[in-house]
Amino acid sequence: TRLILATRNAGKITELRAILAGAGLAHELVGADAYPDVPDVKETGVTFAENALLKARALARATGHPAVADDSGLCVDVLGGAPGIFSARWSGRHGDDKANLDLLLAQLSDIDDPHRAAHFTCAAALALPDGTERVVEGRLDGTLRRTPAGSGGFGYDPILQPDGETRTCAELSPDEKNAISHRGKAFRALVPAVRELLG
Ligand code: ITT
Repeated sequence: TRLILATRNAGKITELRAILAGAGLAHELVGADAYPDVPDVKETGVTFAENALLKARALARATGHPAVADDSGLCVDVLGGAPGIFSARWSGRHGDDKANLDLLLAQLSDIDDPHRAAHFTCAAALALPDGTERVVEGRLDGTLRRTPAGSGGFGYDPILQPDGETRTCAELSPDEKNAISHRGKAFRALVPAVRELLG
């Protein structure tokens, strides 16, 4: 069966292919870029789960194939959970990882916060053309570095050091990151539903 990956974020697609293959899924995985005529859905939800469902539902309806979507972000304790669902456009430039990361570091440099605690959250949603839906979440707790380190991954990976690690997410190998990440946890938790509903 074809399974649509309802995202245009290249970093997510790379990780999702590895995570889902590692979980033994043998479906044909096709990114949203294969459907250029399907417009991007407006992410009007107020939670990661709502936005993940909006994205999965839109692609499943438009393509007639089951779709999974990822809505994710970095939640900083001292900022009350921001950037959160606005992580991809924190600087005002959607998908500009460097601008988003630089702005966040500048904001944090003005705040006295010895803990610098933060976590990544990922909501993984599955939607079928018949309206059946599932959504699960995963998170990765850590602390924020003052200076970025590493060149792997994407987004805020160079500043998030997972608890129990001495390296940032961007210094982990792809397999190491996927084993502990919010995305790895959420999508591995979604796989039983994919199997149950798609076979
Ligand atoms: P799609 O909606 O097409 O999936 P997007 O990038 O707009 O792509 P989101 O709204 O879910 O997706 O935003 C996710 C942002 O959160 C992403 O751009 C990063 O800035 C951040 N993020 C999520 N997961 C991350 C990870 O594993 N490592 C670093 N940053 C991450």
